[in-house]
Amino acid sequence: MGGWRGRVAQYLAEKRLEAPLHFTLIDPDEVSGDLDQASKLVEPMVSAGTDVILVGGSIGVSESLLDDIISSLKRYGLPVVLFPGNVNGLSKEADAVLFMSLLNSDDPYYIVGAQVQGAIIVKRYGLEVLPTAYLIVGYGGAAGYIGRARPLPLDKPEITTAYALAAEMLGMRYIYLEAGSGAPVHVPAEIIASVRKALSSSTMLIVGGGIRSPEAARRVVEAGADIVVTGTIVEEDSERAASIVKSIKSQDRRTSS
Ligand code: 1GP
Repeated sequence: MGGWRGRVAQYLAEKRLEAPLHFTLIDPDEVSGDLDQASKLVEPMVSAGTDVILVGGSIGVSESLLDDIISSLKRYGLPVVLFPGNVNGLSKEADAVLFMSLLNSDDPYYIVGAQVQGAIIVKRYGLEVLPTAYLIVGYGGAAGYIGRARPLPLDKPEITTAYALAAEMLGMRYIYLEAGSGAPVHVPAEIIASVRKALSSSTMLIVGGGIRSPEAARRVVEAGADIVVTGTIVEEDSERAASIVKSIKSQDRRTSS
């Protein structure tokens, strides 16, 4: 649990020097607002060495529900970071927010409209902002459907890479490649590697969606992910989810420049 001293961006950068990172995703809708259930899911992940508790989802999220869940999860001593699907995904209880733009949405609302609505709330709450490009690849799941994404093609790494590069040039410090929660396949290694190669080493590459085994997590990290997000497996099989964290943490420290 060590290392958390109040600035999430710095915490992430420092921890990344030690090993790739793991984020545990809690979807408030999936736990139906049940605080005990949320704790039951998080506890084994904290013991296994997860780095951040990420809270959010595409549907069924309200601010009061988030406030309750986040307040209760803060006792684990890890940063709690918001993963908002919309303006209702903000909470003053969180430590930071992935302030995301769904760049491959066909609807300007998900690219900048929701952000215009949310910015003033984020400022009022004093939330630390982690400027993030959210790119939906392949299947897309609920996030892709709700966000009106035109999913990036699995067999054309150069298109996702061009989006990631544009995001970095626009000043975004985190690039989140999302296959969609419960995706049948995770983001392909070829896409991750191509994106990683194009980005500067200080830009954090987050990969999530469909990662359900230590082997899959290893592939994703070997391809160049800095941060692996898992949600569904945390809900379905805590032992397996913990083994994913251990597999990520056993990877070599970053060697790229
Ligand atoms: C979804 O990337 C996350 O937004 C996690 O996906 O539920 O498939 O682990 P899973």
